[in-house]
Amino acid sequence: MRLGIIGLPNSGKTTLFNALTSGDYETSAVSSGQFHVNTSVVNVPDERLEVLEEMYDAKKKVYATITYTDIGGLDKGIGEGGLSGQLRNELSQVDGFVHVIRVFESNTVPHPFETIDPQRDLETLDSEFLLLDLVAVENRLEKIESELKLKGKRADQNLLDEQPIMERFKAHLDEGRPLRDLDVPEKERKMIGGFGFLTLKPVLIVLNLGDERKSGDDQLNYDYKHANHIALQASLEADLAQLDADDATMFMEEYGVTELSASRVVRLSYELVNIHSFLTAGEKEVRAWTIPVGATAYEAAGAIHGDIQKGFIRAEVTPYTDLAELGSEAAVKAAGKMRLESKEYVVQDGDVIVFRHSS
Ligand SMILES: Nc1nc2c(ncn2[C@@H]2O[C@H](COP(=O)(O)OP(=O)(O)O)[C@@H](O)[C@H]2O)c(=O)[nH]1
Ligand SMILES: [Mg+2]
Repeated sequence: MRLGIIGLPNSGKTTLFNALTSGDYETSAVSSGQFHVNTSVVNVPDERLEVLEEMYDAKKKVYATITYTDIGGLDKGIGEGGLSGQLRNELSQVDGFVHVIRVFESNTVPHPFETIDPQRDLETLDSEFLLLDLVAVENRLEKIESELKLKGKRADQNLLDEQPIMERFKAHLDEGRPLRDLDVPEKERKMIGGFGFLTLKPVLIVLNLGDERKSGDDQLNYDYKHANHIALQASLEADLAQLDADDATMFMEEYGVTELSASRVVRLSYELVNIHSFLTAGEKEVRAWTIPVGATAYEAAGAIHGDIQKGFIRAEVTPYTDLAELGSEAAVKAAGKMRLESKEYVVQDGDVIVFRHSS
């Protein structure tokens, strides 16, 4: 899963990217306006792995990961429908967005529209994306219609299936609403996946607060589905991300912080794109595996290895909470808390699974 960090120039995209990835990319008050991307893979914080590591005395701990891409060059033609094809292409390929909105005031960092106005900034980029989607939908509808005129009932079935979806999308976009607010069934999502509609992608809005937090700072009007928001101080978080683990713990204790905002962003991004983790545990390693919410045991087996899926016999499943409470696999078995599940079982977040398979 990959999320693209978007936002107006000087909103703090690269600063947030550094905070999330412990990166050290140059941030600058002067935007180059050049198209460029930085990409980095980040571990998804998961305390359960730490507990399991100790329980199994495991040699290795492997976290689920999520990838972030800092997408530079968004400033060109923003609000004028002027996004370059290359940029649009990059944007269409991510699974979701982290949209950075500037709240911080600064005399040294110019704002492209001069004043600080989070709601305006949010809507500027959002309507830009909306417009791009609308153009794509209208083009497609035109193509479908001309194909229908030409071939009538012999037209490609895919096009016939697509037509009502595109019409629904158009009506929705015409109302100025992002596609993410629609309920689009999985089957339809697959059919239109190739279009990479920008407003269909889930979004986590990050309000980049200034050095001090004022009440009302995190007030935004964006009441759509598949959207979430969080407020943080990106430059502070970026500084903290440069500390080694001991210093970071010390800082957090001193200030009574239980979780860094950057970690929360990573966790929220993970939830945002509708994925979750099942776990495997043994002496060799404890590990979190990423699967889509709703995936079956059979699909989960495939996430580990094709052979395990092919030879699937059954899954031995223990909810993490039971394992943590009872303290060991043996205790779980003795208490009858380990279940045998078949291929069709829908895996739950935190299931600790042993797959039995023929080889
Ligand atoms: N005062 C202040 N400056 C910030 C904050 N976040 C970012 N900046 C500065 O704003 C400028 C632009 O940040 P950058 O992350 O490069 O923005 P981008 O253009 O969205 O990638 C840099 O000079 C940052 O140091 C903040 O919370 N407070
Ligand atoms: Mg940048």
